[in-house]
Amino acid sequence: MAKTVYVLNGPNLNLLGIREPETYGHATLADVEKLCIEAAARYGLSADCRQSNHEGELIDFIHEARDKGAVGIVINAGGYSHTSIALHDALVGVQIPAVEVHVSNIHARENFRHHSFTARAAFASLCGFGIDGYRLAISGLAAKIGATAIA
Ligand code: CA2
Repeated sequence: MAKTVYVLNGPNLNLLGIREPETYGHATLADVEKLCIEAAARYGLSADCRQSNHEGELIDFIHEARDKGAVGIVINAGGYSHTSIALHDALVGVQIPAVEVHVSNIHARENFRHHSFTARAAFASLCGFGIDGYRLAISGLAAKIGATAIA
C-alpha cells in the first residue's frame, strides 16, 4: 500500500478561488487537493487532504496522521500559523516531517503575518509560490524521506 502524506489546510482556505483572487489566485481548494494527489503519486505516495476551520480539528488531523503512520505532513494552517502554539505543539509532538506552505508571500504582507509558530515545527517552509507551493512542498518532502520519482 502507498505511503501517505497528510495535506492539511486551515481556516478560510475553503474560500480559495472564490474571493481575494489578487492575493490568493483563482485556483480553488479542490484544485489544490487534485494537484497534491497528482504530485504525491509521482513519488508513489498517496495524499490524504483535509481542511478545517477549527483549530482543535486540525490538531486531531495531526494526531490521526501519527496514528495512521503517515510519512509526512504538508500544512497551511492559514491564520492559525501566526497564533497557534497548540498546532506547533501537535506538529512537534507527532515527530512526522512537516513542510509549511503559504499561498501568498507572508513576508511581503502585514507584520502580523511575518511570524509563524507552525513554521518552527516544520523542517521547511514555502511561501509566495501560489498553489504551486504545495507541489514544491511534496517534492521536498519526498526528497527528505527518500521517496524517488516513478519513471
Ligand atoms: O497565504 C496563505 O496561504 C495564508 O496561509 C492564507 C491565510 C492567511 O491568514 C495567512 O496569513 C496566509 C488566509 C486563508 C485564506 O483566506 C481567504 C480569504 C478569502 C478568500 C480566499 C482565501
